[in-house]
Amino acid sequence: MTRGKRIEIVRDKTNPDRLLMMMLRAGSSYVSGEEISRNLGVSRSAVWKQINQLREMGYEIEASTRLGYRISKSPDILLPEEIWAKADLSFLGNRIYYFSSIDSTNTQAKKLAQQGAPHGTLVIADEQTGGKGRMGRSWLSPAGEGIWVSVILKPRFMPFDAPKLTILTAVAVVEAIRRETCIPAEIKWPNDILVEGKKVCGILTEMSAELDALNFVVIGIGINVNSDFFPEEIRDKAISLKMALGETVKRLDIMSCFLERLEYHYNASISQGFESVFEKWRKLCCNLGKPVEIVAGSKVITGIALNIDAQGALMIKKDNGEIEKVLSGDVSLRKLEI
Ligand code: BT5
Repeated sequence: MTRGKRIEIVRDKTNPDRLLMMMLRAGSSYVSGEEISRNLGVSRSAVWKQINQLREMGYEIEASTRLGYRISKSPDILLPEEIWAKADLSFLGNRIYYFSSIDSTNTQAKKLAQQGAPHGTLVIADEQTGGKGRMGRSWLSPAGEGIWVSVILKPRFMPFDAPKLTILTAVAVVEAIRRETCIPAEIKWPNDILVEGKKVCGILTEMSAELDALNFVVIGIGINVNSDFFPEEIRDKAISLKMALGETVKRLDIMSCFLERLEYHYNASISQGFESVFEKWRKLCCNLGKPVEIVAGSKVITGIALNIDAQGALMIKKDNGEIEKVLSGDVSLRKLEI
């Protein structure tokens, strides 16, 4: 992809970039200049200009005077049109904000949600300069190497139900990784996705709520896709899909499948309850039945992770035999013996 060109786009599915949409829908076939100019209602020279704008974004476009234009190579950038052309979605991503670079998609998504962005809005960045983890930690998000996305949801939930969405999201991420790459990714409660025991994805769920009503939830997902290495501080605990697979993975494939799985589980959970996604989670989780040590504020809980309850809280059988439940909010799992 062409680096350095700053892109900030907001687009609704009903009003896409029509040229890009036409070209993507045509796949490897040519679209004639005349057809484009007729569809867009612009002159042939205006079409040429727009084609060049796509080239500047990294698209390789073949031009033939007889046949027209076709995309010969896509830059694997997560533009709204790429997602709409590939993923089969009903409400998720009906509005998409795309940034080539931003501090944090979660921070931006919270601002947009406060300003009224609709349920299902996505905020996507190619690079985050201040990516956030939980409890003030940071999330490394270099340009072009991963999927850095936040989803705005406005369910009619009580605030204490919000952690269920982290669980649902973790299942969707693991399903997308497994389906698209066959890598046996696993979930580590509460918010990590592991490959070969190392973190390939983290989830940061934030919400705005009154005492008895949820205004919105922002779920931030960071997936390391094509990183070749990590800095010293996280080298022994971070991994990318490319490192695990030994080859480059198309971000768009992972993103599209993830969004489809997320929408599917969300719709199913809202209409039939969360039990079926929880059941999937239990099968994909690597903590259950294993010893854990959890730091929740000033408290340290040690024991065996038994299960998650109907709220999404982890049930731990402590060393003294008592069962303690911990919600995913401000906790960190200090030790995990697999
Ligand atoms: C998380 O926090 O795992 C949540 C990460 C959420 C990131 C997404 S990206 C899109 C959205 N916008 C944001 O600003 N954030 C979300 P936590 O469990 O606190 O883990 C953070 C810790 O993981 C750090 O302290 C590092 O040790 C490690 N880490 C940082 N960057 C990493 C990376 N790229 N891959 C693996 N580990 C990383």
